[in-house]
Amino acid sequence: MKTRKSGKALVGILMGSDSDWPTMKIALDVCAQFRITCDAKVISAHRTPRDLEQYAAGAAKRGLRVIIAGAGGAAHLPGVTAAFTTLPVIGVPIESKSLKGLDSLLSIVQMPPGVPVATVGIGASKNAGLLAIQILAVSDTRLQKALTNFKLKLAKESRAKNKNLAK
Ligand code: RP5
Repeated sequence: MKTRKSGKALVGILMGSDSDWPTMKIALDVCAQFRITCDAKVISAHRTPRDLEQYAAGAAKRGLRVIIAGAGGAAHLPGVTAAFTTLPVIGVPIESKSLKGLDSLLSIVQMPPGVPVATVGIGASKNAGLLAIQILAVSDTRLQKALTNFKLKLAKESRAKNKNLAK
């Protein structure tokens, strides 16, 4: 699993299996775009639960500020991660083969009161990366400026779509 080594990791990216990596790499790429280092790991809530406890319980001490966790099917990884840390956890429902990710979405989003997970759309790890950056930007003026520029570019691209409409 690739991990960006430049600088201390502020964002932890967890996934239940290496089959989730093509989706989760998009979150890592978004963070890299904002020059934020991530630490990416495969840890499974079901296959390696003790590793998950160790990872999540020590995450804040290791310097992580946000955790993005993606899982598919009976997707308990984000929720169990949130149970072991006070860091904000963003859940990414991975698109599953049998139920197209609806199973993952419902598993992740229906957290009990007291243990929130900020759930993005099915496969929407780009938004997970952006939300992580927005959380970090609350106390980082460089990131606030970078996000403002990102939104200006987004608006420019959106307005430019008008020229694609048939007259
Ligand atoms: C989940 O089961 C993983 O997050 C993955 O989305 C799914 C399938 O895992 P593999 O069979 O590819 O290891 O735990």
